[in-house]
Amino acid sequence: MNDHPFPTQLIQELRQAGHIAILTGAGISAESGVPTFRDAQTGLWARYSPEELATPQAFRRNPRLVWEWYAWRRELVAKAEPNPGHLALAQLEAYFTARNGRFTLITQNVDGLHQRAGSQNVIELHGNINRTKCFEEEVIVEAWPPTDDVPPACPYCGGYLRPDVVWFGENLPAAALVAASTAAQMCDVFLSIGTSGLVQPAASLPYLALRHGAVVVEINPDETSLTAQATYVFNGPAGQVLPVLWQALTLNS
Ligand code: BV8
Repeated sequence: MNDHPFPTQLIQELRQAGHIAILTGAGISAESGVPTFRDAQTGLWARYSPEELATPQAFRRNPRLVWEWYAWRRELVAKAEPNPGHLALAQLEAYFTARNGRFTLITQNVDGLHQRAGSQNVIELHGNINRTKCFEEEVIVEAWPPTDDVPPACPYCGGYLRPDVVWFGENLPAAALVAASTAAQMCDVFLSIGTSGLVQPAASLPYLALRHGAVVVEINPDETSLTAQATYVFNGPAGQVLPVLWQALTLNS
């Protein structure tokens, strides 16, 4: 009798996998206190939806509002800590790479918590809120003179600075999308964790994995459009399910 909830077959498939791919969404950071996109916006931001603020049009219309929204989120993320779900994924990466397996972590999140948890090979499909770039030239800007201007000006061209994240209507970084799509096609097991699967093209990755014969595992307290097609579904919070999966995988191995 297993003292964990995972089917023996899944544990075997994970142990025998040559390539594991993982897609995470905002749900894996929920237990770190970072609100998901489905959560209602709080306080000052309650009257806006992320889709309204996370666009180039919103920035052109009101650069101060959008910059301040990201400044508020940056502060919130800086105070957040990686949770046991993030830490378990970093342990899983070390476990598989130590056995010469391939482990690809693809995230839709922009909070950088996977890296802070120790994950080494992270594909950021939607950028990173802690990086800043020039709105005009798209170059990353690491420092700029102190200023009261909001948003601050690019020290090179004088245009506005903006967060280095992918807004709705903007293309994803080509290299990241190619790497993520390749991993989805090549992997033996694909885990979709903490994502509602509503935002494209990220949401297509689990189906790409299914079409290429991968075992697909969904970890989410709620049902999503993937649930009916996933090979295994675990309806629970990532911060609880992943540490138990890690223990089950490494038990007697
Ligand atoms: C693109 C960065 C080509 C910014 C994000 C019209 C015009 C233009 C484009 C479109 C259009 N119509 C559709 C599109 C495509 C559009 C899109 O998909 N729109 C949706 C709304 C329909 N996509 C794009 O625009 C993409 N680019 O297509 O380029 C193009 C170019 C021009 C014109 C056409 C096409 C760019 C998309 C990237 C947007 N940027 N983030 C920022 O963060 O501010 S997306 C952002 O939202 C996140 O990064 C994330 O990807 C997404 C939220 O999704 P989730 O991560 O899944 O989070 P969510 O809150 O939804 O769900 C959380 C889940 O966790 C829930 O299921 C919950 O149950 C679960 N959960 C909760 N607690 C836990 C948990 N799970 C586990 N454990 C827990 N404890």
